[in-house]
Amino acid sequence: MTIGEDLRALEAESLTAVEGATTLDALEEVRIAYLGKRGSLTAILRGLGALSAEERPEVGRISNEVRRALESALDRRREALERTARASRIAAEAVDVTLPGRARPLGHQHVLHQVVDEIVEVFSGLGYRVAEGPEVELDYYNFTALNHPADHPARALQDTFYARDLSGDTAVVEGESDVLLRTHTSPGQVHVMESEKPPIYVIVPGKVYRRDVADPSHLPQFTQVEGLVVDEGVTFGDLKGTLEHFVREMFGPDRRVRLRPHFFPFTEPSAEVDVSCGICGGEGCRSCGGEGWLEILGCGMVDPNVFGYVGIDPERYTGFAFGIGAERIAGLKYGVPDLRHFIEGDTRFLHQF
Ligand code: 2NM
Repeated sequence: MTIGEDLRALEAESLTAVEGATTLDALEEVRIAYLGKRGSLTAILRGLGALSAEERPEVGRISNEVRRALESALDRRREALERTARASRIAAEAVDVTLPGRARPLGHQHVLHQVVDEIVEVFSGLGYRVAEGPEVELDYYNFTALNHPADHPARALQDTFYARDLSGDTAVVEGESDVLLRTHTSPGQVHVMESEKPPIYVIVPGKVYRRDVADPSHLPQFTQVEGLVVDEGVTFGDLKGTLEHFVREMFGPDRRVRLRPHFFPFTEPSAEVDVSCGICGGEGCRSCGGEGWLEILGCGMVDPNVFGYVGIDPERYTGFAFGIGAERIAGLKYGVPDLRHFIEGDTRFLHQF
């Protein structure tokens, strides 16, 4: 074989190798094998000097052609491989902006909170201000200042959660702990009366605690919304009118209101308030236990003794107060027969509201 034939054979072989390279690294190896310092084409080119003067131009021309052919084949192949690599990188990084987003479940306000807000809204419309007090209270604010005598049954260990000494293992002895979980939001109203002068128009919503076993109509923790008015010339008639307005706003204009005499330590006189049954309209049915009426709140005229504790002059001012159980109102409004549903957190129940 002549050198020219050798060169053509090498050209064919190297072009095949270029086409066979499937990665940029493999292609670089091909380049080094032919055009590198120790490459086979380089070796032939280096040997040109040994040729005769007649052979040299022809072989020089062929070897230049082969080198250029190989170099341009390498360039083309490199570009093609780079294009493929770029295309697959872009494909891997691609984001389909037309895909629908992942829907996150949207939370909503708890039904009890909705009802508390509705109650608060009615009294805000009458000019009442919202006040809140601590859930951990002193015996003085929860009972004493609210005219509960020292031996009042509500103070008993079995009715009230008292704080116990966490350092010891001795249980609280009755009358020894003066720190407790409030059993109503009334202590919040005592704080308001201590720190503000009449006229007072406040509504106090919040959680309260009683040592009851949960059953369909009792919860050990429930939600109260209490109201308090202290002003000159406030009468029982004002209380009645206020509560009638509340009931109609809350349950609709057709409902009737009834007051029954009752006893509370902090009010005198006191009453329990019933609303006519929304199912039978007062005739008596299964839903109201045949009574025609449903109890919804307690109320009364603030006892002058309470004013004495907080330093309000009972000769100048009178006041009324009322306490509403939010769970009870929510149960009546939505026909929920078991108040435990409101605190269990079962989303199948809660999503209905
Ligand atoms: C009720 C019923 C009757 C009441 C009384 C007071 C205060 F602080 F003025 F003495 N606050 N709330 C009250 C009165 C609460 O709940 C059934």
